[in-house]
Amino acid sequence: MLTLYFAPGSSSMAPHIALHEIGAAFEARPMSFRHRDMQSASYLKLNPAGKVPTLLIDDRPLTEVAAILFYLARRFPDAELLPPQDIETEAQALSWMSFIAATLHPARQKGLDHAREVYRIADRRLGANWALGAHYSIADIHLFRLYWRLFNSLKPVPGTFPNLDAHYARMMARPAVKKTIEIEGAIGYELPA
Ligand SMILES: N[C@@H](CCC(=O)N[C@@H](CS)C(=O)NCC(=O)O)C(=O)O
Repeated sequence: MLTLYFAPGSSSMAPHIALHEIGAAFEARPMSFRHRDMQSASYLKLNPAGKVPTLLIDDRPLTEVAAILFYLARRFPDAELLPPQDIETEAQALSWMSFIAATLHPARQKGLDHAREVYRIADRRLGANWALGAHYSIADIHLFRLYWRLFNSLKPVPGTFPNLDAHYARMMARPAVKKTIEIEGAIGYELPA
């Protein structure tokens, strides 16, 4: 049994999309920033960092977006969210997800100039294709959630990040992304400013 603890629009959007891509059965547990749900004693036992997402695998918590995406991709190989048994491409996915978690995610806290600089790096690295080239993967899902947030909050001038804009448009056309946004939007966004 899988249970996803998520807060609409936050980092947890990435595993939420992946679960819809896979079509796996899971229980969805919405969490509220406003009600400080992530600070409750019961949740801190699952995720001592007090952050979403957490994926419960039966009763075992798995935290961190990159780890959850990797687990889902490998547990449900038919969804092909990672190329099968290709160590180098798998390492490239980890490279992207490390960059996304360590560099893109905290970028806005370091100021707008810094955010622009690191998103320019992501734009150049991405190029015109998916993150791993021809193969759509968990790295695209992770990247999309970060750019979705920037796109809808800072609203960069069109053309500033042409490859990320094109990637965003391709992602927004995917049924799993539409479904996730529909569900999360209906619950309501409480993202910190
Ligand atoms: N490194 C973590 C970051 C998760 C994270 O920062 N989550 C934020 C939402 S985007 C959160 O839950 N914050 C809790 C709070 O602000 O109370 C991951 O990749 O899963």
